[in-house]
Amino acid sequence: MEVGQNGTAIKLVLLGDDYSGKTTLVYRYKDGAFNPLSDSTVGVCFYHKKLDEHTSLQIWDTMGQIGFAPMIIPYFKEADAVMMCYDITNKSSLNNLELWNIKCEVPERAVKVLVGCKCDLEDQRAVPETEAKERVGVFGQEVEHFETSAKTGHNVENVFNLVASKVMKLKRKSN
Ligand SMILES: Nc1nc2c(ncn2[C@@H]2O[C@H](COP(=O)(O)OP(=O)(O)O)[C@@H](O)[C@H]2O)c(=O)[nH]1
Ligand SMILES: [Mg+2]
Repeated sequence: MEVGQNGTAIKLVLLGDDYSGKTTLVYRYKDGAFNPLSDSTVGVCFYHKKLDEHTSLQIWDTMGQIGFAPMIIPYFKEADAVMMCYDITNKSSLNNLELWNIKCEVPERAVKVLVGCKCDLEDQRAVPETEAKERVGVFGQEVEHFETSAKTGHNVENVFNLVASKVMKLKRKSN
């Protein structure tokens, strides 16, 4: 978190398997629309959204190949918050998140949220919501779980707002 002349910047990093829905989730949040043409992310993409006059959200959307995890470790060192994303139609994308956390050296102090993407694809669901909620504890005590849809917009604002408000709360505590 940086507090400068221009206010506070909250640094958020998204992680998870390729195709889990990270880039499309960010597009929905920043543009308010579903962009089905999202290409596989190469490297790390940066987005910025002003939350209010004093606060902005800096979003780093990472590539999803676990072999490249060492290249993105620096982004996690700086992160105030991490969105761990999986695809509700693909169980291995949830299973892989534990490995992602280790490989990317996600810091304990970061605010974390577990995000099940593509919840509009109910007919293809492979991960019951209850199962993800039961497993959320392996990532830390205060981690919350949301299911989102970039297609319908379900929970998209909510999950970004929750992350921002948790980070701001921590910041106020530490001042
Ligand atoms: N139906 C549906 N498809 C989605 C959703 N989010 C992403 N997708 C599709 O899933 C694929 C992978 O999404 P992408 O955002 O590129 O995943 P990433 O590799 O994690 O960044 C794309 O074809 C998206 O159009 C969603 O909420 N609902
Ligand atoms: Mg992507």
